[in-house]
Amino acid sequence: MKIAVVGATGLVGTVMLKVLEERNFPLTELIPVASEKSVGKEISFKGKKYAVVNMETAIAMRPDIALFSAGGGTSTTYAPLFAEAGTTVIDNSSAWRMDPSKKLIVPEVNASELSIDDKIIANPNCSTIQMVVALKPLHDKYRIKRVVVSTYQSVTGTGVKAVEQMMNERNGITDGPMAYAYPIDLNVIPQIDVFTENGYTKEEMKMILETRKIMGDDSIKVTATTVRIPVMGGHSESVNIEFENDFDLADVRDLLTKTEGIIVVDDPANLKYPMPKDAHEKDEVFVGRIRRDESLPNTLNMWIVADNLRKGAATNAVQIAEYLVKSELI
Ligand code: 2RA
Repeated sequence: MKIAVVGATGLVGTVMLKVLEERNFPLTELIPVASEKSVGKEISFKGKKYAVVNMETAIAMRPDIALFSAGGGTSTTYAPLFAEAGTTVIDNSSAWRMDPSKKLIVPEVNASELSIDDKIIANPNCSTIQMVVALKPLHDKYRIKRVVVSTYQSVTGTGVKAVEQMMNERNGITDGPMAYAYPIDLNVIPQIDVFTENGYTKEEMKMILETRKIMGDDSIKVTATTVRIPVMGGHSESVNIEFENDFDLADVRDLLTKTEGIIVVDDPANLKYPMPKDAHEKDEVFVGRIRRDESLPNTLNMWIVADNLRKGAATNAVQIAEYLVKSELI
């Protein structure tokens, strides 16, 4: 099994390599791919050195799967070229997510949609992934009418430059690179990505539109406010869910506890709840602060945390690849 990692020297690409290694993915050959300036750099993987190659070389090597995390423009140009060469592309950019001919996959939710004909598969936005993992079992049992989500997103979602800005500000360095229009340390910025005509940001519209596509139900109403906060480790989300049917809190906790990929941390009496510092470098989605919204019938509040570079990006992509191999769709 030949696996290409496109964007292998980037933040998510580096985590993809780490996850492939940790999960002992059954690959026989690794093809790290990056821009021309990185060609020739060496990547260590399972004790072996691999030289970074460019796109054209990687396509010619005809990998079975290509994990992409190289931006929407690169994916728009090169994913079809890999697919034409017979490679199955799993792309972490937003380029293909809302394309009606492409599947948008979170394995715990809708992997069964995948077929051998899917040659370009979209990996959802990190803040969407962690939310739908928790929504799916509840939707199946109680039918979701509406979701109101507010996010508290790590600077790692922006990239290396944002982490550098935060750490510089924390250390009193004021002339470093700026990833944001404003200081991020000791601050929060209620804007992730650009604003659209309806006053929402692209990040908020991703959560709204991607959730419905992954859940396969356009009747689900979603509204979102996405906020950048000066933390590492992962994204946090406050989620309010109105159901068609009533629920029993103990049943909700039991259902979430039994759901693959979820760890329930919900013991307020002992100050136990999910936090980014605990989710960091983990592959699960952590759910806590589970409680009834006493202002509305059939409505639940919960708090969802996950490592946005792992389950929110790299691990979800690798899990899609694992599903394709296990289901003989490759
Ligand atoms: C962010 N979800 O957190 C976006 C893209 N990674 O910035």
